[in-house]
Amino acid sequence: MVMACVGLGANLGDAQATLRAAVAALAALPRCRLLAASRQYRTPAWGNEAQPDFINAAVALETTLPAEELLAQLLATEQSFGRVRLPGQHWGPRTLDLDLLLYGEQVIDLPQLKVPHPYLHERAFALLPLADIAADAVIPGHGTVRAALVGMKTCDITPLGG
Ligand code: PH2
Ligand code: MG
Ligand code: MG
Repeated sequence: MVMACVGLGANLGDAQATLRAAVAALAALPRCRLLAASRQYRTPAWGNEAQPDFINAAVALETTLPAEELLAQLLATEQSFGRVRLPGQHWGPRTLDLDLLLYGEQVIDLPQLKVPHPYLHERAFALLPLADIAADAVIPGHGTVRAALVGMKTCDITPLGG
């Protein structure tokens, strides 16, 4: 049994409704139990800034799925929410993005799966929701979620009601 943390993001369509439905879909995944869900946050787009603000959130799941099977479930869930991956659109807009941020304290370095998520420790839009539900979780190589947030700019990130 492992605690896995998943980051949710969306900036196309009704992103808040999508994230609510996506949390329900994650709670219903096989061999997974929803431990906690964060608030939703409105966050300015990071990387490619010429796109709408994102809504971001995070969940903690208790799971017996191996990490690669959990990843396959996340990708299938993205697709069921209409995610289209366009070639060359690395950081482009999306209906739903589900990122495996943490899988216990394991380090996984496969071509298709890097855990912890390689940018987690430097992205406030991922850390702030995660801190709602797992502030003391360890990001292997980077200390706790709480510590990673120290000194990080978060003033442009707005928590949303509900
Ligand atoms: N995801 C990205 C790129 N940029 N910016 C914000 N604010 N939120 C995201 O979830 C996000 C992003 C790639 O996955
Ligand atoms: Mg992402
Ligand atoms: Mg992703």
